[in-house]
Amino acid sequence: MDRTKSWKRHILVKRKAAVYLIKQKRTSLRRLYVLPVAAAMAVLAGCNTGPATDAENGTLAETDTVTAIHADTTAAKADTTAAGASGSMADADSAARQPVKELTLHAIGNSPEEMHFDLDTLKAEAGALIKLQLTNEAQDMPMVHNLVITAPGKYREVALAGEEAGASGNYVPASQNVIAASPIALPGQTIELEFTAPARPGVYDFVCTYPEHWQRMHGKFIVE
Ligand SMILES: [Cu+2]
Repeated sequence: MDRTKSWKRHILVKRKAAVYLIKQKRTSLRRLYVLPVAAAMAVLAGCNTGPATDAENGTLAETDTVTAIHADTTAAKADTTAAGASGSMADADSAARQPVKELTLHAIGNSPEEMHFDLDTLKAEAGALIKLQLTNEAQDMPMVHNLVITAPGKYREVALAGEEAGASGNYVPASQNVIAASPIALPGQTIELEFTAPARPGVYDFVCTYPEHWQRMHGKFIVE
């Protein structure tokens, strides 16, 4: 019986021991798993924070740079704006001083034989802001006109070069002799042309550069 008892006790002890061992194993498993997992997580978290920080640093650095560039650009813009502002102020000043001259011109006639400008002379002060309205009084489609201001005595030359420029070029050549040029006015249309009169007084020309119109459609633009 003693043997049995001792055996039972032995079993019990063994069991306890086993349970203890299992518990310990669990604990050690916990230690094995939980701790390393925690550690791993910590590492991962560290990794996450690591690269994130790096990334953040990078981003921050980039952001800094970008911000800096932006700041620079903004500064540059601010400068430009400041310059622009002072420029506009200068413009505003000169605009305040710049005389404005409103001119109107009519293209008359409904055939090549009749067509002409109603005025053969336009006058303006040197450096004035010219606001010119050209009304095409014609009714029929072939009668389209424009108005080009040219250097003194250059209306024919400009008109002939305008023919070369063609419809795509609005019959206006790329020439130093062109001071200002309006778009085409279709029959019944009024177009506006704004430009600054030459600073140098003189007798300039104006002309319609639509092909074969220059002979009948030109005049003097007198700058005083
Ligand atoms: Cu014309």
